[in-house]
Amino acid sequence: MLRYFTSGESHGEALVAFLSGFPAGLSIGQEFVDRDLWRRQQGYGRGGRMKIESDKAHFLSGIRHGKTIGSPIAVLLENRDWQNWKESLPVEPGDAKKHKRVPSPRPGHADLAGALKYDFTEARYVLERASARESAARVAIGALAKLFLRELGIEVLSHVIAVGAASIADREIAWERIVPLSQKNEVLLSCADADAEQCMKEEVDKVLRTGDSVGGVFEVVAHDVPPGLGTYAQWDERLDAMLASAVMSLQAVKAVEIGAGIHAAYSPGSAVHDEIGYHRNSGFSGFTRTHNNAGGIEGGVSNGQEIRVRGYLKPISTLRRPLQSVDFSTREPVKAAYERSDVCVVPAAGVAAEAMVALTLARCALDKFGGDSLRETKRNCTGYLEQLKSY
Ligand code: EPS
Repeated sequence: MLRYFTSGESHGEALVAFLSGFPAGLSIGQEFVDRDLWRRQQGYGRGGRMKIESDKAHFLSGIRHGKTIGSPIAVLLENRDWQNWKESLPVEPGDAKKHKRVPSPRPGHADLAGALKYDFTEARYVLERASARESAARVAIGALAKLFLRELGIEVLSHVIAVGAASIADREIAWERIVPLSQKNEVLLSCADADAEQCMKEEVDKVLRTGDSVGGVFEVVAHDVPPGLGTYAQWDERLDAMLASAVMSLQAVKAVEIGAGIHAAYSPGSAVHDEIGYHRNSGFSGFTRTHNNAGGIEGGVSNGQEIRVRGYLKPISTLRRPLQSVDFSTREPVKAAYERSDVCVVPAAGVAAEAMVALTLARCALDKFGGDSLRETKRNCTGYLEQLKSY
């Protein structure tokens, strides 16, 4: 079984991610992994931290001579900002006077719930782990999952469909328009529609002026996913449930939608369900669809259409013009603490969500096709694709 988890504090020495159950024999391109890490750092509305960090994957184990060897993979990402935090956030007891307290919890952040849960007198340790910095570690192993999926013919990318009130969420953007976004060397807001992207920039400019923050919606698209990943047989093996959980687990995501799920709830069945046709040489099995409102999943199983998952991001909870809060020590009303922060992270969250979708699909593909080596997995996958062709 493919398993993964991460470790690390936002201003600690490093982030670490672990990936276990990955087949042997997959070539790992360092450049590909680092490019995804770079993509996650981009976007208009990022804060000062991204000028400090330049994320690079340092593989510690599980890869030898450029290929996976079936052993657990550990990857380390250095936090360059650690140089500025060594004294205030040391591993050893250190000097209490240098400790940077977070004296009042920020509404919307994990600060208050975390401090209550772990019995901390303030929120420093909470935000250190709750921070979206952690998503960089997921992107590193997500890139490995993408390389694996590529071998099976599957690609995963994202684009932004809304920032604040600027939205193209009512339109389906074709895969061919999403691919070039990932190849850009200057990222604004990762929207395929240039005019809409300018409106999105204006939404960010507005909150930059007012000391506020802004959220939005990204969409992850998994292209050329064969029918048959996930199953309706058991509740926790449904692909839509797994994807929803994976994307919801990202910092600041408050809702997840598969296909046109939200609009569908307000529409009659005749306007929602994707009618079925047949064209001998089309797709994986010859069956065709008039549209893809299902987002590529029916009954918890991939149906051969593109998988489309949307993540709805609340606005960043650190505000330059802070909301009302309470001092942890005195319990007196005060403004919430402010620390350097981003004001918009929708494109970055999209890249992190690509990683989560890729890891989820890789897990499902390995469940379906098995294999300890890439050769074995690919052979099993090819056999299944032939079976679909002759269905
Ligand atoms: C974050 C606060 C900011 C963000 C950070 C998430 O960091 P800092 O407090 O160091 O300025 O930049 O995101 C990242 C570091 C990252 O790599 O995405 C928070 O409080 O969640």
